[in-house]
Amino acid sequence: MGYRVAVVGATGNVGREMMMILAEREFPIEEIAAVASGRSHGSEVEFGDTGKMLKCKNIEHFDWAGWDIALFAAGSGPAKEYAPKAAAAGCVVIDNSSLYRMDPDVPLIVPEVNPDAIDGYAQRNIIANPNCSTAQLVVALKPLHDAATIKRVVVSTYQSVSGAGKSGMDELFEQSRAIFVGDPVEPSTFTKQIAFNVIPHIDVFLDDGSTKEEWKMVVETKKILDPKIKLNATCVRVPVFVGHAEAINIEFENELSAEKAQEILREAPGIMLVDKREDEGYVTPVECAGDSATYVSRVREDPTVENGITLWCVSDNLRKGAALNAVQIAELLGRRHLKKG
Ligand code: 11C
Repeated sequence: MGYRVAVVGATGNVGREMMMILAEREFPIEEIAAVASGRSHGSEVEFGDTGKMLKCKNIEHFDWAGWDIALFAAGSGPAKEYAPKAAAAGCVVIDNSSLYRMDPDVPLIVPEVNPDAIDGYAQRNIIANPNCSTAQLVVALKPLHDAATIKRVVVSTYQSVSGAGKSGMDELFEQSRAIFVGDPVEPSTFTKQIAFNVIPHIDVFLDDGSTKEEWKMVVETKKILDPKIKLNATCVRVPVFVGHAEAINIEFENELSAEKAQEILREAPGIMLVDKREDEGYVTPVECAGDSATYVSRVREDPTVENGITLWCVSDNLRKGAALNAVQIAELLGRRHLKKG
């Protein structure tokens, strides 16, 4: 006996990855639906690598009744219009957009960090999935916070173009090709040339000079991990296809040596510590793409503050940063609330 699961936005980067991960983790499925906008109606997506092809159903006419879980990866617009309809029909929505994340009646979940918050899901029948850059950050921070209480975090991100969807990946590819053959480069998804460049601007600017991507890292970390943590972020787009990297500087209330931090991270759920002071002793986005772990490397003490640690953290933004986390939420929901069989 399994669940009736709809993947909404099934043709996009994250939707396809959700299909892949549901199949890979053998999520108990009775029926799976690929749901997409009218533009994708009739197109087919594969259910993971199973060879099973699913014809996309048009979201405008989809009947949510009888579906247990909907994984939404369609952006804020469709989430606004259709998530409440699905939820009202009794289908629990796990939404990857930013729309509901800060709603006090919507749990924002990273299963390794705040699984108990899921118990509030029934208030709206909606659960939010965090921003990709927040998800990997809180996975790395949580065990260290438990050990020594984090006071302040300064994080700089190096975010891959897949965070901006398929158009971002196409733009990096096209611009790289154009530069090689001497064609003109026209930014479109990104604000400036992304090939052979880095751009310190993700999402819109806010009044205080930060960007919305940076703001999301602050408020989501507080909601998921601890409202007392102070955080300052600089989010940067880099010419990498998949995998977000983060340089994280952490200040603690209590003493924590680099050796102890490594020991803690080695045992922490969701983390792979790869930390040797040699050429192969750290992980980069290219190696983490397609993988489920949040990798931590280059753990070292920061002697410029009383109790400081600096580390490097890399994860596949389409997996832990989006699709994998959503499927893990569905698994948690199944274990705790929607038991079947
Ligand atoms: C990026 N982090 O890399 C963004 C993508 O709030 O879910 C995800 C945006 C979000 O561009």
